[in-house]
Amino acid sequence: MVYRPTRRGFLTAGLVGIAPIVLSGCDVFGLARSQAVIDALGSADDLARHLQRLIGGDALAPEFEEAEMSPVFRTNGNTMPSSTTYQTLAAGGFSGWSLGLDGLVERPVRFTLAEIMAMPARTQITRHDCVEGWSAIGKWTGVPLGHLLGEAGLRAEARYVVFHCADEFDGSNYYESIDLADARHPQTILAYAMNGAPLSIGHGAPLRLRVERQLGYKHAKYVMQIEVVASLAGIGGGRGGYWEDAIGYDWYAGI
Ligand SMILES: Nc1nc2c(c(=O)[nH]1)N[C@H]1C(S)=C(S)[C@@H](COP(=O)(O)O)O[C@H]1N2
Ligand SMILES: [Mo]
Repeated sequence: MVYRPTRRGFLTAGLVGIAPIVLSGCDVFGLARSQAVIDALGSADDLARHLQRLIGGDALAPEFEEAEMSPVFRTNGNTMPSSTTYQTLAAGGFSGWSLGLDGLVERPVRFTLAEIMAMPARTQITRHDCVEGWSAIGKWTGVPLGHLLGEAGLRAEARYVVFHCADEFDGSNYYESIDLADARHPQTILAYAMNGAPLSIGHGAPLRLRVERQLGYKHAKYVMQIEVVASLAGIGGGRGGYWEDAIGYDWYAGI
C-alpha cells in the first residue's frame, strides 16, 4: 500500500474550521482565517499556497502502483502545436530541439533532448487532476527541474520559474509558472516519457512539466524555454499562466 495523504481534504477541513486532530491546539488555521492575515497575504489564492507550505512545504503528492495506472489517459487542451517551427522539429524526431534556461540565472544554459535524457531521472506514478473534472493515473519519467536549475545557478533575486510553450490559443502562447518551492520539489520534473514510452505529441512532446501537487493546467506541455524571474508582472497578461490570464484560474492550483 502506498502512502496517500489527502491534502485537499485536509486543507478544506482546515479552511472551513474543522480543526484537524493533528493540529488541535495549534492556531495556524484560526490565524489564517482572520481577515487581517488574508489582507496581508494579498488573496485567498496566496493563502492556500502559504497554508500548504505551513503544513508541509516539501510533502510528496501520492504515488501509485503500476497496477493502478489508468488504461486510458486522455489528452486535453492543445494536442498539436500549429507553429511551423514546432512541426519541423517534430518531423525531425525533435533531434533539432533544445531547451533554453535563462533569466535570473548565473549561467544561461541550453540542452538537447539527448542531453536531458542523460541527466539524473525520476519516475513517478501519479494522479493527474484536471480542473474540468477528470483524473487519470500515469507514469512519468524525466529530469528533476531542481537539477536543471542547479546547472544554471539561481541568482539571489530569483522567485518564479516560467515555462514558455510552443502552442497557442487565439494567438497567445501557452505558458505557466511556479514558485521556487515547487520548482525544487523532488516530484517536479520535466518529463520526456509517459507510461514507459517516449512522450507523445498529444501529451506534450518532447518535454512537459509535471508539478504533482497542482491541477492539470499547471503541467505545461511543449516546453520550449524556461525563464527565471523575480516577478510575474511582465509575463503574458501578468497572472502567471495562460488560463490565469484568460479566465482567471488560480495561479496556485493546489490539490
Ligand atoms: N502547452 C500546453 N500545456 C498544457 C495544456 C495546453 O493546452 N497547452 N493544457 C493543460 C491542461 S488543462 C491539462 S488537463 C493538461 C493535459 O495534459 P494531457 O494532454 O497530457 O492529458 O495539460 C495542461 N498543459
Ligand atoms: Mo486541465
